[in-house]
Amino acid sequence: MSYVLVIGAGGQIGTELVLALRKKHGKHQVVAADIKTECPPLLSSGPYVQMDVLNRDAVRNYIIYKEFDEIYLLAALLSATAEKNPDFAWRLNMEGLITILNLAKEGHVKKVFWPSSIAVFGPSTPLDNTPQTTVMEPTTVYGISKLAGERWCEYYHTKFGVDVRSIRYPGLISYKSPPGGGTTDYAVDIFYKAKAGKPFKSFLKEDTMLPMMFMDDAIRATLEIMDAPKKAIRIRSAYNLAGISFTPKQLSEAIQKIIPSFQITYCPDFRQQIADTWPNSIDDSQATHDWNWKHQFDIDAVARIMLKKVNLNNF
Ligand code: AKB
Repeated sequence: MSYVLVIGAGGQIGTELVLALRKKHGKHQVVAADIKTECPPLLSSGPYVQMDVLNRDAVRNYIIYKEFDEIYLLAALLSATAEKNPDFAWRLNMEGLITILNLAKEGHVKKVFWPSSIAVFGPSTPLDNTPQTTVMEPTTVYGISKLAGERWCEYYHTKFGVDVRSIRYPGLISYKSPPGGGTTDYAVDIFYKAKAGKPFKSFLKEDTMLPMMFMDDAIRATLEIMDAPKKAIRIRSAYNLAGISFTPKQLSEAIQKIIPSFQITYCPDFRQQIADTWPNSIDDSQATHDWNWKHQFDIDAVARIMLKKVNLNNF
């Protein structure tokens, strides 16, 4: 049983990760931390602490005092929001990581998880079945920060033996907690409109294919990579991770199998330029080889579950 801290616990991944970790380790073993002063209702089952990851001294004092076994650092600005506030995005996405890696180097935490993203790839990357190791020239602030973060993770592992593990998440589809500020958010928003019986205006073109994943798969991947034996983790930057790939049109067709009257229109905005630089699909054979990764949910299962579970009061 581990003592665990999740920073950025109020976000899309954090909320579900805290719930899964509390199920695994016990609710008092998993501390949720977020910038929000009030504990988000879904996290009220266990300990909560208000934390600004940019307040380095406060973060250091708290972690040194508590001596966690595992820290999951999820606080970040996503791709679309980061483009609007590049300086802050760079600071938030980088400084917190360095603070936590230094604490791990000093022996105050045993294992660190930090999320990377498909945003590390860019227009010069092969778009189909993107390999684990390939050209990476991201054009967004978010992508640049994720690529730099991957290099820092590998550096701290190689130089100081820090046990840090990471995944390049694709776009994540979830119903418990909404995404905020990403380019792949349309694939969640669409379900709220469909369930409300309203048409959906997609901010991406109908044929923009992106790698996506149902949140249950993403949480399982996170738990599995953290549970894998140290020597099995041969990549200390971040692992490619694949689920499903689809376009807005294909997702609307999956919804129409359940709600035949559902309508979609396309009105691309600045997020189209971001999406155009990201892969269509991902080769995750290295994750399969090293820690037995395999996704479970296909597009029809995702559509079925999302239409059943999204709560229109959250929109
Ligand atoms: C985003 O769209 O910014 C994120 C991501 C792919 O990392 N969902």
